[in-house]
Parts: sequence; structure tokens; C-alpha cells
Amino acid sequence: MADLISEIQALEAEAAAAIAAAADAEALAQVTQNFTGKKGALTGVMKQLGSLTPEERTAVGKAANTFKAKLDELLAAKEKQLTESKFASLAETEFLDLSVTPPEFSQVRGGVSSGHTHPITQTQRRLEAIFTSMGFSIVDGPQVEDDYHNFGALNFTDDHPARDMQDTFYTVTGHLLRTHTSTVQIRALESMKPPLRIIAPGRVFRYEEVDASHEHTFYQMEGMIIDRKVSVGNLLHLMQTLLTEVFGREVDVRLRPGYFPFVEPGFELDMKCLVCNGAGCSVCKHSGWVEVLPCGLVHPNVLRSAGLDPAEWQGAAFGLGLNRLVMMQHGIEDIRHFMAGKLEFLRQF
Ligand code: FA5
Repeated sequence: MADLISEIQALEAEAAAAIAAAADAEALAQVTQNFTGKKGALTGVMKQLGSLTPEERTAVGKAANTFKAKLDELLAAKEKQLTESKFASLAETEFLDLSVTPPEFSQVRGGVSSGHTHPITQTQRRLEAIFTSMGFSIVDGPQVEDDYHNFGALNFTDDHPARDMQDTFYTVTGHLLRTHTSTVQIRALESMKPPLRIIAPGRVFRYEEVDASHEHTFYQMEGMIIDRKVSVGNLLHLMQTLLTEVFGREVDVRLRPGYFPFVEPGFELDMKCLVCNGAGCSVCKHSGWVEVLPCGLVHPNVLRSAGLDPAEWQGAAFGLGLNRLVMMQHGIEDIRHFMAGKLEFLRQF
């Protein structure tokens, strides 16, 4: 019996050493198996109990229980230690700094995976913010229009050259793709009551020979104020505010008379070309100036066809060429870049 007890005590030292040497949870499970498993060392000792007296059995059983309790204690301590060191090394190797910008976002402005808005959209949104802060509403109209909204209600005579097939895309059903956002002036006058202030950004189409400053599909932003008293002074102040806000500084402009059937008087507002700084290039056709902002006071005939009395109501309107404005903003030397779908171009903005 004394032999069995000292055998059990020897197992304790052996087990303690094995537990201390275990490197992970798997090794620990193996230790348990080796000592208290079906074929374990303690199980082997216990098999010899049959030859002992009941008192001796009790004494050996007690020693075995002490061993098991000790083993459990050592195993639990080691398990705790292994878990702690595992997390300590995880914190070192898998440290996550949430304040660091992921590499693909910092390498390319705007990011490969997130993308960003088109430069024309960016300027359009900036303008929308400026105008809504001045009390303007943003309105929309269809891109496929009828002759009345694109021409007739805008005081175009039947023989006006802009009605010519060369400028306008017609559909087989007798509709057309709007050639300007002035169509939305008419739609707003039909659905809103004056006084009113609207802007209408949108896509327009022209049967046009494409070059560095002309596209067949481009963007305009219409603006219109209808009130009891509207003057050229109001109009020019509006244009000035618009340009200063977009460019963040005063820009060189020139105003000259311009003819549009739906305004009287009408003006062409040109910007000094910022691609060549006025020296002359393919964008400004070597003139140093770019047409961006035609405008004028709403023609009495337009008011009349909307059912408004020109003696009571006056209006001012403008038709901003958005593509060209964005070209001036960023010094873009060819309008065709906007729709080329080239990421190298788009990623610059
Ligand atoms: C108009 O379209 C008038 N509806 C503007 C207007 C509105 C005048 C309200 C008065 C009152 P225009 O055809 O000039 O006008 O075009 C306006 C602007 O659009 C031009 O100054 C130019 O910046 C831009 N634009 C015209 N044609 C093209 C084109 N093919 N490609 C790119 N931009 C163009």
C-alpha cells in the first residue's frame, strides 16, 4: 500500500513538470489524458486497489483524490496563463489602429473602392448650395421635350435658325432632345405662382460638331427670378455672386449684348479663359474669352404666354454652361475629357 501511495506522489511531480512544459491547450489535454485518462498513469495505479484491505483502499483512494485535485488546480492555472499570454501576443501582432487611413484611400484621392462624384456634379452641387441659400428652389424638367417648351413658348419665331435640324436632335415621334435648360423656365411658369426664384440644372443635347469646347451632350444650369420689380442691376449682381462664390475670388468677365428671343435686353457674359489665362488656346478659340453665362431680362412675350401681365411682373434669367465653367475652374483643356470615362482624368478631382 505504501508503495502505491508513493507511486501516486511521484506522479504528482511528473504531472507538475508535464503541465509546466505544455505550450498550448492541446498539450494540456494530452497531459490530462496521460495521467487520468482510460489508459493514464493514475488509472493504472487504481487498478491495483483490488488486492488491498478496505482501510488500505481508503488511504490510497484519498491519496488519489488529493492527486486529482492537485492536477485540476495545476491544469486550471496553466490554462489561465496560456489564455492570457495568447491575448497578450494577439494585442501585439494584430493591433488595429482605427485612426489610420486605409492605404487604398490615401494612395488615390477619393479612393479606389469608394469612388467620388464627377467634377461637373461637384460644381453643380456647390451652385445648388449657393442658390438655395439665396432662396432659390431647384426644379427639373424632361430631357425629351416638345417644340413648344424648347422653342415656341420661348418666343422663337418659326424660321429661327436654332430650329434648324443641324442644331436639334428630333425623335421619330416629333419630339426633340432639349437643346437648353430654358425649357424649365416655361415648365416652372406653368406650375408655380410668382414671385419665384428657381434654378434648373440638367443635361442638354445639340447636333453639334464636337471640338475642345463643344460637346453634343453637355450640362447647363438655368436660373430665373420673377418678381414685381427686377432690373439688369439685380441680374448682374446675381451673376457676380455666382462667379465669386464658385471661384472664391473675383474673376475677369466681360459683358456684351447677346441675342436670345426669350430675353430683352440679352447679354453674353464671357470669362477670361483660365486655361490659357487669356493668351489664347483651343478652348477660347484663341480669343482669350469663353462664353459661359448668357443672360437677360425675361421677354414680355414669354411672360404673356405664361399668362402673366408684363405690366405687373418682370423677370431675369441666365443659362450657365456648366461644362465650360468647370473647365475654367480646373484649367481643363478639352471638354471631351468629361465623358471619356477615363479614371486617370476623373481621379484628379
Ligand atoms: C442658351 O442655351 C440659352 N438658353 C441661355 C440663356 C438662358 C440666355 C437664359 C438668356 C437667358 P447658348 O446656346 O449660348 O444659350 O448656351 C449657353 C451656354 O452653354 C454657352 O454659353 C456655353 O457655355 C454652353 N454651351 C453651348 N453650346 C455648348 C456645347 N456644344 N458644348 C458645351 N457647352 C455649350
